[in-house]
Amino acid sequence: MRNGFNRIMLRVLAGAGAFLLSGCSPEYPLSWFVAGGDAAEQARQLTVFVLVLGVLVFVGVEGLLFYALLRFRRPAVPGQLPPQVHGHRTLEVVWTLVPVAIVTAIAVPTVRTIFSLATLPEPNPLRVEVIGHQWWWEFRYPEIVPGKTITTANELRIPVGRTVLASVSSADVIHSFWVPRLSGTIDVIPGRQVNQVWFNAWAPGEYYGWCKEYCGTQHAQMRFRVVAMAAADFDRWVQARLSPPAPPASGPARQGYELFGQLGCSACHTVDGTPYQGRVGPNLTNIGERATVGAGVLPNDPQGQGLFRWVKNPQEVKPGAKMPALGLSDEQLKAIVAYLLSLK
Ligand code: HEC
Ligand SMILES: [Cu+2]
Repeated sequence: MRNGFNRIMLRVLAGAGAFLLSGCSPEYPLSWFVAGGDAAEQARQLTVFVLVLGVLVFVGVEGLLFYALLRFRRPAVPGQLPPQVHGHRTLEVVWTLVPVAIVTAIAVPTVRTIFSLATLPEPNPLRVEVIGHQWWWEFRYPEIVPGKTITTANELRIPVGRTVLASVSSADVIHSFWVPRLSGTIDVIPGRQVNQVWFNAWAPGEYYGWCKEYCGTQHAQMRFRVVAMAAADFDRWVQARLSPPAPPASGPARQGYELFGQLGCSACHTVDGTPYQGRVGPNLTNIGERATVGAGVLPNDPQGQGLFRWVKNPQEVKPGAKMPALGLSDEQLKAIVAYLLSLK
């Protein structure tokens, strides 16, 4: 009976342990333990240092506690108190100085890291404007080419190795910008303030970001990706964005292009190089090359199933999203999706 119970408990514990350990994979894309750039590395070093120190203090304090519990659990002479240490000068000095030393050990590297993260490591960074919206991200490059702003959404492309200086602001409520593997978090505050944060990426790849301040129903689906590219690839991408292709001339994509205006998508969305200049929703000029639809809520597969589901009824995919279901027929949807997929 008792043995059976123990065996069950053992299995439950083993299962729970395996489950917890599965969270420790170094591949986990949102883990700050695996820094991908200088800013994240500074934060990682500081955090690991404080973590290790915390563990040492914990072990030391608990060790003393258990030592005292065992050593003094019974008085030598029954009924007699153990030696009293009230006013013991050496002890008082030691237990004042040890915490002072610990706090100093934490404060010095912390202050150093704070100042270091507040200093731009490169005089001429790539400036980007980050605008938080309920529940998606807008990214603008105001000065790659003077007088021409490149705008995109939910996917921030950056060149590897270059320092990026993000100026963050909000179109509505408070959000927070965080790419755990690249940057610290920075509050995105509407109305009164533009906050700034810098980061870089050591290697090409996709780095996941998330809104980190509760901002309404779909806060959990306010995701984005930072796509770090080799400098030459980034330049090519910029050039492509500066000269968007002409609207499709024929076929379903052409139909979709026309429907985009007739159905009113253009009231909210911009497609560069067309008369469609709505500013309510994400810029769709390169929606065909984005990895996701709806700020990370669906994959943007090459067959267009994600786009189909989204445009058919965004409210089913992301309830509360600020895009209405427009009641399109399947025919219309197919044309629209063909057009959207052509935008890259
Ligand atoms: C009332 C404004 C409005 C209208 C009209 C509208 N949209 Fe949207 N759209 C939005 C908003 C806001 C979002 C962002 C929603 C979110 O992710 O929370 C969005 C998101 C999208 C996305 C996903 C973009 C991305 O980066 O993932 C696509 C694609 C899209 N809309 C296509 C369309 C099409 C096609 C139409 C016309 C049939 C349309 N929209 C009509 C406001 C609108
Ligand atoms: Cu949020």
